[in-house]
Amino acid sequence: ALDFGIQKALTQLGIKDINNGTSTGSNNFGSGELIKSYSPVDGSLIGKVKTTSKKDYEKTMEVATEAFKQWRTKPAPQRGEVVRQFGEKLREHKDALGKLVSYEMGKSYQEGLGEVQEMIDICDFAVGLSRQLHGLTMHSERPGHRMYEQYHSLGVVGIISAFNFPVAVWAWNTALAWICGDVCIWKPSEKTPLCGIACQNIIAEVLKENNLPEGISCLINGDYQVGEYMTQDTRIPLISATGSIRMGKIVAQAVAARLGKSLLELGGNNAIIVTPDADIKMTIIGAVFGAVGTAGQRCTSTRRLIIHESLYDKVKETLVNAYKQLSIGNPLDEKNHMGPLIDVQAVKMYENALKKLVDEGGKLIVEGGTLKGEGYESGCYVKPAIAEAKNEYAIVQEETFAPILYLLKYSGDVENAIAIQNNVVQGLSSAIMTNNLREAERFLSVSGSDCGIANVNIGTSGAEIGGAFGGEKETGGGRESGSDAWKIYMRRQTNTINYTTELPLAQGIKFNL
Ligand code: UN1
Repeated sequence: ALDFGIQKALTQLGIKDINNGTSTGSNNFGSGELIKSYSPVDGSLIGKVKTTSKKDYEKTMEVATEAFKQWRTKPAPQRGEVVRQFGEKLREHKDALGKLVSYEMGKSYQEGLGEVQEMIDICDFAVGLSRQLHGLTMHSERPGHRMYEQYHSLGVVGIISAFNFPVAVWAWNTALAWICGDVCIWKPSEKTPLCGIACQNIIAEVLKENNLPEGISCLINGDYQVGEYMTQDTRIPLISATGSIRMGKIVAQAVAARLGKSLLELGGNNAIIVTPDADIKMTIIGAVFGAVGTAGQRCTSTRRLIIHESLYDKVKETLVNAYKQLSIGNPLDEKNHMGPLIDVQAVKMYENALKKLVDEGGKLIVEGGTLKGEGYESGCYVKPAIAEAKNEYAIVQEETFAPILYLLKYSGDVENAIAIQNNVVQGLSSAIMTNNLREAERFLSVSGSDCGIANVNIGTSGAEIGGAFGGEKETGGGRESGSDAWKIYMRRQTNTINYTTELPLAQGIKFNL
């Protein structure tokens, strides 16, 4: 059996009772059925995790609500101190957690470590932010009056996250929510439940060391039904959900029906525009990492290359050659560039996408296919594919969570490339490769890219936590992580104070008694 230090990592992360159903901390009320977590790396059963029944959920909500009453009164910089300690613990456990991410989800160990690094980065960001939850002061139109706004803690925040970033997406939400004085209930993907347990164990330890209730961080497990407990629960003012557009529409409607707030991070259909002034070497690195990194399962993965006809053949040939160097296999082995897809259903979706593409007239120039034989026994390993296609193909319009890269040709002006890039329902990430200032600025202008992220001379994936992360159109419009994304985790209050002995009315209204 393959080890690569997995057993040691599980022990270090406090994952116990793996055969009978592991759970975590004092507030994991898991009496439901067990979920089995299989590794896509070698197909073996890593462990079983207890799921949350409706009754368990009610208990979770009780401890979360109780914890909120206490946590919201702690000064924000002191909440920041707790998040600082959480970041320290993550540094200690970076290798072990990165390894578990790699083994349970299938991304390369390097990318697993990168994901934990994003968690550490957002903790650092949140610590500084805990002293900067500023509101404005305004000038009142009435004499002897002061007007200002303040941000208060919101309450219990529900987090629903996907398998592809099984730990980082939780941290982007929770680190900010915590310094804002909120408590969180997290439902990780049922495909990566052990990553959830590991994270909860780490934060539970920090909370315990600080004599704080574990209800500040709660974990629930299960499928979409467990998610529904939260989306329909009026006691949860904000639901942050990451996943497919299909899922996002269901969540958004359920939350909107009770006039709650939702923060949605849904699908992307990200493109890189390659203009005649592009640096080819940089383009290839950006495109290959963007397309095959995380086996094409990032919401920021590069799915389309929109290449000017003048260098189309050159880019195509260089790409095909670059793909020949890629090695696919066990992601814990650092010599491999690409690991498996998450499960065999994902492999089926990948195969169907290739079939649809060919049916629509697309031409595969790097074949793809599912890998068999030694080292590929899990059935989850596929070869990355490149196809010449047209933007209007139905399959190109969709986000297939797999390493399939579509080459699209444009001619004439950069405006034509921008039109192709924008002509999809998703609006997450986009990039242009060019050394031409005019092209770059047009791409970034109001009539340029319509995405939440637009990059020049870097690829579509690998966003840093300092910027607000998210996208427009069917990507859902939410923003997480940096900039002022914290505001959604708080409620804003406008206050007007009269320090005179008169009561003048606004807008000059006279009301004589
Ligand atoms: C995701 O795929 O859900 O920009 C998030 C990136 C990462 C985050 C991706 N920082 O690729």
